[in-house]
Amino acid sequence: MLEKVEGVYPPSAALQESALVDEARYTEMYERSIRDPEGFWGEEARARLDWIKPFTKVKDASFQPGNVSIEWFADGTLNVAANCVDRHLATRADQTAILFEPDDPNEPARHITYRQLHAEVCKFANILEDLGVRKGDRVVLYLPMIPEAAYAMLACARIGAIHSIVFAGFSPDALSARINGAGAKLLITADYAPRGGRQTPLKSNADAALLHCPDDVKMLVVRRTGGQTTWVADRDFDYGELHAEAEDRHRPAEVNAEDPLFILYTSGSTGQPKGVVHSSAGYLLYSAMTMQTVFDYKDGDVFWCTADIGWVTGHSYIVYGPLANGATTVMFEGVPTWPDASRFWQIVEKHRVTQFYTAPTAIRALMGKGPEHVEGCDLSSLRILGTVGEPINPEAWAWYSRHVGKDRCPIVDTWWQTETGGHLLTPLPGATALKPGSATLPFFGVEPVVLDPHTGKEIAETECEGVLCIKSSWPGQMRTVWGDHARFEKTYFSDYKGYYFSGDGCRRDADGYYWITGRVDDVINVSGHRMGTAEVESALVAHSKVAEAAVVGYPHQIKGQGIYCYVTLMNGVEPSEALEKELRAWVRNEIGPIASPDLIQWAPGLPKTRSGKIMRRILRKIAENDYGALGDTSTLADPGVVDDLIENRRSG
Ligand code: 6R9
Repeated sequence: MLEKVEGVYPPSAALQESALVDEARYTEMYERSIRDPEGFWGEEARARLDWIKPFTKVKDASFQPGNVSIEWFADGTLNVAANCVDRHLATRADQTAILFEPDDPNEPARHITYRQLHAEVCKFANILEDLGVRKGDRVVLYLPMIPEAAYAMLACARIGAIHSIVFAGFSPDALSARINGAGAKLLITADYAPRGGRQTPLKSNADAALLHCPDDVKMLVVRRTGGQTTWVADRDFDYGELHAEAEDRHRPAEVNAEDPLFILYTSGSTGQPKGVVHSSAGYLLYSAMTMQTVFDYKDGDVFWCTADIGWVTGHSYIVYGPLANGATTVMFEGVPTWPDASRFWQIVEKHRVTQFYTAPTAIRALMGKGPEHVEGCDLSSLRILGTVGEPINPEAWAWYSRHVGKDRCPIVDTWWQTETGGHLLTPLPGATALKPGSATLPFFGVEPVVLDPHTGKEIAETECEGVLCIKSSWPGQMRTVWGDHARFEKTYFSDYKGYYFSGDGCRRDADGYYWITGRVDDVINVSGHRMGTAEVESALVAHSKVAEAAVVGYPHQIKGQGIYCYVTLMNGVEPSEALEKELRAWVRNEIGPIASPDLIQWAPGLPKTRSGKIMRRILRKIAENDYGALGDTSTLADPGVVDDLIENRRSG
């Protein structure tokens, strides 16, 4: 049982006893990892990964602006797919590697063993090579949550190609921008993506995207539903046909530790999403080690991370982390609320899931549907619960702990980012006393610091608040922004020199626990998805009736943050409900449904400084309904604008 002692939940005696890492071991290992990172990570990398050529150098990293360079195990070589698949064949060929649960609960689940996974990945690798994909080439994946997505990722890794996954909810425009950004040769998609009983026409979206890409980009199509599609001869290839002919053996390529494993586009505070580049060895080591220790994963467990592979959480904790550990990982195609709000719990019961990892937004949504959906299911298999994506509010924590964990399972609140590859701040279930809402303490090798946002200096006091930075490199850290190293340096290493800047604010309490307070830049967190307000703004101003737009986040019951848009229309255009609908549809179409505006306010003018800069701080306060705290408005060019905005504020 979880017991509350002086406001915290210490690990139960049973867990301290049985867990891979207890408190004494955490302290000892953490200290060693900071004192002797070379020794610590060198040992972990030898123990956890199979190398083709062993490394002799462990760490070579500089955070100095103008010279930012991050390398781990740089002279070693390995193959990531061989580490995730081949090496398990000797001991666990018949164990389930991927447990696929389809969208439709009446369609049977599929258990893919490591032996089958090996054959599938080899076939896929041969197909890729036949289509002309070579080491270092980029391949974009735009796929449903189906096993073929994992095969495709691992097949790329097997031949040393770099994958870039685009979330299947993104629009054709977002897709083409990412294909072109990465200079991809091949797009892998499916006919349709079934989700929540509906079907997204991926192939036709992909067709639309390729209109804006170079002619030589090919398309490989997995038939998920068998639904109708149009076909372009010599450009489109049918996966099923090629699969029938493909050899199920393939020799994995020898890949350098620092060769990129994947690119993943993510939102930043300005303009276009950036292509986060992850390495092969450092990333794999870090995702594998965090997966095992943070979730206390043991042989025989069934691990389920509910993320989509289109996000980093799916990369690290559905595919790479679990498979590197020889785990059984659940892959769920559907949504938590279809056919009804008990779907997650039905799946936990059906597959005897032992670790369950989801986002606070999903918990809040299910909480709203009432506990009866949970109560009917047998959740006794669960041992560890986890959350990721945003801070968890106390009500959601209490509900999750009581109704899902039956006050038996620790909840690991894991703070990390696309850029970090794996968890940076997180409890370890057998070692860390929990405080609801806190991501607690650093993982091994991670040196968090809190900086004063004004002076940029480290705050020495334990209890403090400021911006969260990391002082030294860890193996899972991103290496660069694809094609734009200068942007990498500027975004993460220039505001606070010598540190990695996370973009998050945080508080540190008297026990040294970290509490994330949210982004300090123009990134908002909508249902656990990162969204640059600048992206939504540029979509809005691309509409012919919009003169200007400013977008901010505001507190939203279920989504955490909602998207609040201030829109100034072109001269002579009248605001209307119809236009509001049109703009909403427009943004969905430009970016995808996740970027759909929640509230649109017609703004005759926006608050600006005399030099013409939009004062977002004020817009944020208005959207948050917090006028008392508007702060200094003396630099406004036209203070009257603010009164009008306050008067006509929208709420939802
Ligand atoms: C893994 C992932 C990263 C941003 C991050 C922060 C927020 C993530 C959190 C959390 C509080 C947690 N975030 N986990 N905030 N507590 N446990 O979500 O990556 O999509 O790149 O988002 O999400 O603001 O900076 P990504």
